[in-house]
Order: sequence, then C-alpha cells, then structure tokens
Amino acid sequence: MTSTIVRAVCPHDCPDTCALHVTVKDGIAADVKGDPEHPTTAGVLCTKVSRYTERTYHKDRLLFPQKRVGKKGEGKFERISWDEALDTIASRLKTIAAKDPEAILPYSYAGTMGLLQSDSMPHRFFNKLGASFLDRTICASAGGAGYKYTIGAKVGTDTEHAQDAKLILIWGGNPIASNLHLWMRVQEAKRKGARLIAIDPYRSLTAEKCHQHIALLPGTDGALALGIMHVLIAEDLLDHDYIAQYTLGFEQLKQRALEWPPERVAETCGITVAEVTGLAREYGATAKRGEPVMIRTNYGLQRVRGGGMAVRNIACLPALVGAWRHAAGGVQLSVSESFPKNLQALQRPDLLPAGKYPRTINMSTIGNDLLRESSPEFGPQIQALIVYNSNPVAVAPESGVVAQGFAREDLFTVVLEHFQTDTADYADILLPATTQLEHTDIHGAYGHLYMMANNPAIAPLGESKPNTEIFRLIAQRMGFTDPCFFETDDEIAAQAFKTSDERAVHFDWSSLKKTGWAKLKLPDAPFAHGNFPTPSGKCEFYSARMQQDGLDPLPAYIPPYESVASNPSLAQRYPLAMISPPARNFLNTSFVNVQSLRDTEGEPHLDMHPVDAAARGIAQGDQVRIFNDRGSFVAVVRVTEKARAGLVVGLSIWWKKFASDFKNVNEVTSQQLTDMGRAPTFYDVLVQVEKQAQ
Ligand SMILES: Nc1nc2c(c(=O)[nH]1)N[C@H]1C(S)=C(S)[C@@H](COP(=O)(O)OP(=O)(O)OC[C@H]3O[C@@H](n4cnc5c(=O)[nH]c(N)nc54)[C@H](O)[C@@H]3O)O[C@H]1N2
Ligand SMILES: Nc1nc2c(c(=O)[nH]1)N[C@H]1C(S)=C(S)[C@@H](COP(=O)(O)OP(=O)(O)OC[C@H]3O[C@@H](n4cnc5c(=O)[nH]c(N)nc54)[C@H](O)[C@@H]3O)O[C@H]1N2
Ligand code: SF4
Ligand SMILES: [Mo]
Repeated sequence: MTSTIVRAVCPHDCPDTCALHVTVKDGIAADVKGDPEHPTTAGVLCTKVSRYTERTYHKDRLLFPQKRVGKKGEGKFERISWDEALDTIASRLKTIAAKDPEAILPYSYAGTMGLLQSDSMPHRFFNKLGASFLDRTICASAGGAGYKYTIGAKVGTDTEHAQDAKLILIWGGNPIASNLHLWMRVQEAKRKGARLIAIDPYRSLTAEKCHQHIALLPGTDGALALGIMHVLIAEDLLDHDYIAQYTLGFEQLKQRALEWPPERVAETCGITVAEVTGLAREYGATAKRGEPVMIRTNYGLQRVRGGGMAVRNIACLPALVGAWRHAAGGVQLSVSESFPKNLQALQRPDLLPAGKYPRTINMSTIGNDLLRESSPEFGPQIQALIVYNSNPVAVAPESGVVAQGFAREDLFTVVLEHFQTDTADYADILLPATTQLEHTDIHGAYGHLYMMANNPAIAPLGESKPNTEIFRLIAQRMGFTDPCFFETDDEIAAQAFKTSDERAVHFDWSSLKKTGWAKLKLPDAPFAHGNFPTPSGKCEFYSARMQQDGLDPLPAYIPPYESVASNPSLAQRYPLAMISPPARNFLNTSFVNVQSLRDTEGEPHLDMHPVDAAARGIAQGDQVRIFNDRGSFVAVVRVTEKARAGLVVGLSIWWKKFASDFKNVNEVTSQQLTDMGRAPTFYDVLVQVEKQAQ
C-alpha cells in the first residue's frame, strides 16, 4: 500500500483558508488534517472539513452530465454524454448570443474561493462572450464599501497578532462557528488577561464565552458606534496626536457625534445607558494606557439597511484612540485586499467585445430580475443562466420569487455542481464538477495573509471535471481561439499574484506547490504611521467620495427598513425581528447534505425568547410557521433567552428539500438593498410566528 501526504487548501467561504494535509492511500483520500506548521491553521480543522472525505465520496456526488426530463424544480434527470451536454450548451448560447449576448448571465459566488475555479477561466469565457456582468454582492459588499470609504481598502489587523490584544470587541460575528482560528488566538489573549466583549442581538456560542455580551437590537450598530464616539470625545479618551496626523474631518465628526448622547443611543439600540458608556470607557481607557484594543467586526451587522454605514462608523473608532499604533490593535473586517491578485491575467477583461460594456445584474435581486421582460432600462430579458459555485435557489433573498424565476420554461439553465442542490433541480443541463481534492487551485484569504497552493490529491470521481476545464471545453465549442482558452491550470496559477508588487515579489507557483503556503511581505501594524490607502492617505472621518456618491459624508445612523421603531405599522402585523446567521456545522448550504453534520444540527430550528413564546402559546419543541407578506416556512421552536425578546433566530442555511415544507428562511427575507454596496438585507426582516396544528 502506498501512502502519501498531499498539500491542499480548504476552499470554502471562510476567513480561515486552512492549510490541509490530505493522506492518500492507493489513490483514495483517506483523511484530511490541518497542517500543523501553518501558523494560523496550527493543525486544527473545523468539524465540517475534518469530514471532507465524507463529502467527497458522498453517495450522492454528481458523477456524469445529465439533462432534465421532468418539470423544472422537480429534479428528474437522465444521464447524457459530455459531448451531448457541451453541444447542447454551445448551440443554445450561440443562438442567444447572436441576438444579444447580454441575455446570458453567469451566477456564481464563493462555493470555492480558489482563484482558478472561481475567478479565471469562467470570467475569461463570459468576457469573451460579452455576457452580462454579475454584481457579486450577496455577502460582503455593504461593509466593504463602508470600510473602504473610511480606511481605503480591505486591509486590517493581522490575525497572527490577536493574542496580544488587551481588549477585543467581537462585533457582529460568531468566530467559534465561523472563524475558528481567530477564536483560538482570542482565547489565548483571554488567558493572558484580555477582556472580551460580544456585541450581538443573539447570545451566540461566542457571546456565551465572552466576559460581557451587549445584546442590542438588530440593525442598530451604527448608533452604538456613534455613542462610543460621543463618550470618547466628551470624556477626552482620544489620541490627539494620531487624530491630528493621520485622520481627516475630526471637527465635523465631533459635531455629528455630539448629536448622539448615550441616552439616545441606549433608546435606539434597546440597551442600557451604562452599557453604552461602559463600553466606550473601556475601549478608550485601555487604549489610553497604551494597550492594544482590537475590533473584530464581521458580517452580522451588515445585512441590514444601514449595514454599510454601521461598518464605516466602527472603522472610525481605532483612529480616534490611536489603536492602529499596535500590531494587535485596530480593526479586522477582511484582509482580502492585502493580496496583489493579478485579475487582469486571471480574468482577461481585455477580451470584452470592443466598444461595448455589458450591463450588470445584481445577484441579490436575481428573483426580480429573472422575471423582468426586455426593456430599454433593463436591457434584454435573461434567457440563459450558467450557475457555478453557488446555490441561489436556497441562498438568495425572497426565495419564492427566485424559484419562480428559475421555473421559467423559456429560461435555459446550466448548473455546475457537486450535488443535486435546490438550484440543480431547476437545471436544463447539470454538469458534475470536481471538488478541491480532485483539482488544482491557488488561494489568497480574507482572514490571514498567506498565498496558498492546492494540489490535487486524487483523480476526478466519475466523469467530473474542474470548472476551468468545463469552461475551456465550452469555449472551444463556441469557437473561441484566443490562446488563453488553452492555458493549463498550472499556467494560470503561475500568473495569480503580481510579482511586480513588493508584497508578492517572492511568489513562485512551482515552489508554492511544494511548500503549500507563503506569507505576503507586509508591515506588522499597517497604519501605525497613517498611510491609509484613501485619497487623502488618512483615515477619513469625513469622506468626499461619499458625498460625491450621494451619501452622508459623515458617520450617521440609518435605521432598518423593517423594525418596530422604523416601521410601526408593519410591526403591528409582524412584530418579531428575524435573523438567520450561519449554523456551526454547515457552511452556507454546503455540508447540509452530509448526514453526520446534519444529524448534529438536527432540523430547522427557531430560537425564541420565553416571553414571545408564551404570548403565542408556543412551547419548546412545537412546530411553528414563520411568515410575513413575502412567504412562510416551518421550524421547530427552542424556547431560550439566547434570543433577546422581540427577536427570533433561525440558524441557517438549510436546503429546502430537507425541510418538511420544502422551504427555508429565505422565503421571508427581502430583496431590499443596503445603503451602500447594493447588498441584501437578510437580517432586516419582520415576521410573525404561529403554532402549527399537529
Ligand atoms: N460554520 C460556518 N462558518 C462560516 C459560514 C457558515 O455558514 N458556517 N459562512 C461563511 C460566510 S459566507 C461568511 S460571510 C462568514 C460570516 O461570518 P460572521 O459574520 O461572523 O457570521 P456569524 O458567525 O453568523 O456571526 C454573525 C453574528 O452576527 C449577529 N448579528 C445578526 N444581526 C446583527 C446585528 O444587526 N448587529 C450585530 N452586532 N450582530 C448581528 C448574529 O447573531 C451572529 O451571531 O462566515 C463564514 N464561515
Ligand atoms: N438567510 C440567509 N441567507 C444567506 C445568508 C445568511 O446568513 N442568511 N448568508 C449569505 C452569504 S454570507 C453568502 S456568502 C451566501 C452563500 O451562498 P453560496 O455562495 O451559494 O454558498 P453555498 O450555499 O455554500 O453554495 C455553494 C455551492 O457551490 C458548490 N461548489 C463548491 N465548490 C465547487 C466547485 O469547485 N465547482 C462547482 N461547480 N461548484 C462548487 C457547492 O457544492 C455548493 O452547492 O448566502 C447568503 N444567504
Ligand atoms: S471551513 Fe474554515 S475553519 Fe473549516 S477547514 Fe475550512 S477554512 Fe478551516
Ligand atoms: Mo458570506
């Protein structure tokens, strides 16, 4: 028996991008472990990916191309050859493109974050075709926009310093479930005496383990950050020297913050005045003592109307107290833009048809957009949809409308997948894709600073192929002859990072494949001496770019679309706020079909405060219907004080087909967009809950 260890990378949409060691015995992947040498992975994987072989060798893996034989959504398919699949796709796309290529839309997100299987050959293909662009907003674009107006780029505190912080605010994130390797360092900081404070409407696994938990109303974080600014200014807990040298607009910020005394903030956020002042004093005083204060802010607080502004307000705080002076201070949202990716080479925008810039469709409003007719404002009706690395029928907001769009008989849908997901059920042609153990890839990350190489560990299962190869083959059938459509995965990977950029001068694909990972060359404390990548080079409390973009140039509070305070008449009918953050054992909808992980999560649950449950005659274990004007779904209630009164929590994202009513939480979410970044407002939702007759 031969046994080897192959260096690989976890491909999932998770900040940790772990380095993997795959043990291969006689061509079979026997085991997947964390690389003990890789500094952030430190030999540890989450439960999900330590079960990676269970997912890879799952009995339901798609192993050959299929075509639909039943109704759309019914999920009935018949095996066909690759030749038939590719010929059908090329001939349909040619016919549509001959009239207007913008009637063709790619739909993809981060099912894999590999630069090859997500960002390279597929983009080249759609650029050459002149297909509509997809605005990839479903996850991070609201906070990204707010952060970039303020700091300049998605760059922040390096995870590898978190253990040295003395105060850590976990603001709108649940790292035990979704950022384990940062959490390991936060635990180390705690052992060394750091204070941990969670800011979250829900007592998450993480909030339970922090010293303090501030359970504000969802969507009110922007106001809390303004309240902190108020107290820092009023009590002079500021770093005047840092403000003078490295920030822009302090005087205007001061006027704005003074409008937000702790009493007003407490009322807006549904918390006590002491919680507001206590938080601000601890933050300001710890920094004044010269100790590092770190904020880990995350995605929970962005998925509401004012999500972009909330992140912007939070991003102002470290500059006020000079926290950036320390490597362990500052704020981390995402560090993805630390990587000098060579998107020109990977995606080849130069292939776009001359003189025509295709329209852009927002992935977060795919429901409405699939149902639109041709019009001068919209452009052509969407006639073909190519889905890869995503499961929109389950993850996109206002699912009822999304499913209606996918059910259109005249829409030609191709889905590249590992499994027959809720989206795959609507495919005309369903193609089997390889998993990370079966293909080559190269990765950056958004929670650490290492370039990472993924070597294939095993041969593709069945007739499955990498996304790169599938698009290469369709390109050939379409008659695309540009040399870039013939490049191998290794050739593409070798161009992934710009060696002309000092951060990646040492990048070399052939050596990265052997070592598995290499850290970017970056300073330890990125903004210790200013150098913010904003137009002014400073942290912009006042942003002229925001003013140009029609936004308030100063930190502000933008209330939710749907809350008791902002929409009282809607709240009369639907009085409960609902959020649906990730379940620990799923990764969005990936892994929901892995039996051992689904068994751990059990079934779709709804966490509800005892007061709200009692008012509706609902007891622990009751089956309930959650509904609003957009739709409904069922879940089993857990009566718990983890959800604050007035809030219900449905950990997500379940496959619809595993629920008794074939629905999930996105039936009730809306297609309204955030204040900036054009992102969805998954956690800006009012619902009513009723007990179901047994
Ligand atoms: N296990 C697991 N890990 C994942 C994922 C997964 O599905 N499962 N998904 C991955 C992806 S795609 C992403 S984007 C990240 C997400 O990463 P995070 O944003 O860290 O997501 P969560 O871990 O759910 O943490 C969000 C927290 O925000 C809280 N929250 C909700 N609304 C508000 C609000 O208005 N204000 C505040 N302050 N808090 C609020 C929720 O209760 C929840 O505890 O995780 C990634 N990692
Ligand atoms: N209600 C609610 N909805 C949400 C969220 C929420 O918190 N609440 N979170 C939102 C967020 S943050 C995100 S990021 C989105 C995530 O939404 P998606 O990006 O759609 O993520 P997944 O549901 O994990 O689906 C990814 C799919 O890609 C497939 N895949 C993986 N690797 C490959 C590959 O190499 N090739 C091919 N062809 N396929 C592959 C997987 O099998 C999987 O089915 O969901 C959003 N939706
Ligand atoms: S999902 Fe995240 S924590 Fe789990 S192995 Fe992948 S990168 Fe690591
Ligand atoms: Mo996400």
